[in-house]
Amino acid sequence: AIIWKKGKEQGENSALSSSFTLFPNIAEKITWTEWQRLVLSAQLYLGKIGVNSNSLIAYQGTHRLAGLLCYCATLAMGARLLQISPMMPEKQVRSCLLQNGVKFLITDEHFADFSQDLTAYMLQANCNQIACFNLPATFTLTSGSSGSPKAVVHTIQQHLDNAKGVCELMDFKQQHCWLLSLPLFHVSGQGIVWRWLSVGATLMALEDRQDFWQGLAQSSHASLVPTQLQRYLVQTEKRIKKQKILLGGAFIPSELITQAMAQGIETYAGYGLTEMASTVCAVKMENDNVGKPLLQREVQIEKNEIWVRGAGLGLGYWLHQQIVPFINDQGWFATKDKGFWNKQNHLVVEGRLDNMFISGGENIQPEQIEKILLSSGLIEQVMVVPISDNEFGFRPVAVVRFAESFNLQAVRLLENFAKRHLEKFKLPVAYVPFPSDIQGGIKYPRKQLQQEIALQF
Ligand code: 4YB
Repeated sequence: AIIWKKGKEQGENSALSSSFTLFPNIAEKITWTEWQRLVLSAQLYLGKIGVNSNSLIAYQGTHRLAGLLCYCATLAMGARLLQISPMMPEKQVRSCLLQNGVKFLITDEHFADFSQDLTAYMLQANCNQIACFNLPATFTLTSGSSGSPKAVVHTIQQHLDNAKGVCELMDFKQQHCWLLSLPLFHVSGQGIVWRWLSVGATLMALEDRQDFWQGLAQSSHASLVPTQLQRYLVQTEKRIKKQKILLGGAFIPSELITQAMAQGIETYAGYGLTEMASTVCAVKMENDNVGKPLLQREVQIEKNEIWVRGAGLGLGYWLHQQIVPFINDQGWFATKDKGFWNKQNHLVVEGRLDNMFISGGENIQPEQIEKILLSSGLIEQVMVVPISDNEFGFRPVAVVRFAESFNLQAVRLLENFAKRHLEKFKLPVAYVPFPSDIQGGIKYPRKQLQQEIALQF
């Protein structure tokens, strides 16, 4: 059921501080029986510390197995779980807990305690599985474009509905193995869990981040954001044949898909969002679109905006401790993403409508400039942000990461490329490196970057 790759030196290389070791006696291959025993034990443990089926609890940690166990146990109890990024600062965590009415914060340390005496819990392991598939179960924070993160509420059934279409498209079956390559506090990580559970396949979980590329090389399936795939392609690990990689979360450079294809990797370009419990559309080996809606999802374009509904659509946002539906009067979730259907009737995502800005009367969609700059092959990452300008209102600045170092010569090359491929009003007025103090994570925080860059001008 699970391949659990322990860190090499327990405690030393692990993502955790070395003051405690979690699950010291757990084998590398965790069978379903063993997993069930662990989930039951965790349920009992949570019960003992006061969690019940009415509880909304939070988990913040870095340990993949503890996180997964907490996820499965909470849901099996019929309780509800909100997961918090380990990078969220303490002060923000406190306000997030307060805002969402969360009483318990579970951390990895709880599992250090728990793992000391599994058998004691096992002896009482007769607690009933009361999870109902149609009750609020997961609370997934989504940052949206502005303000504090909102939690999106999903039932187990909605996650399972979403999983079905992806398993079908990527032929994910019991004999396959999906790497838990993205964190569970993000919907993309949860998507992996529901595909694993719904077909009874193998999940590969790694304790040590340093084993990532090796773990990936041994998995038949994985979900990656484009920058991860970019890094994977230069690794020298021996890979298993016919790997299938689901990409998403951001614009997928077409060169990346071509390069992966050349190395025998099957890519699936996906488009998904938290509100839909991950993937909505995906397509195999195409590099300029994200295909058609998967099983039981629907997509509609309304005045250039992508609207979605169907399998995976959540119950609503958790606001003031109530579920507030996010569908519009017509029953769709309006994504604020700009898109269109291409000639093959496949969806093309052009960027977020709320990222658009006006420069000298012309509309600028920063993602469109980013796409062109990326196609130069000169850079690893780019984000175009507006800076205010007396004459033009706003003008574009490109924040770039070169494969090598950021220097004048590299900037000149990129600038020349831009001049040949972009209309004049879209040409960045400056090229600056990414600030070192902003944490990337899965989504690079565009608004925060914009504020920081504004200070430089
Ligand atoms: C895009 C985009 C695209 C999203 N082009 N903008 O299981 C998966 O589907 C998966 C696999 C690998 C990596 C990520 C995933 C996801 O789930 C991604 C889901 C996600 O990013 N959710 S989010 O709520 O954090 O952000 C959603 C937004 O991300 C969308 O509204 C788009 O703006 C953007 N996005 N896929 C361009 N292919």
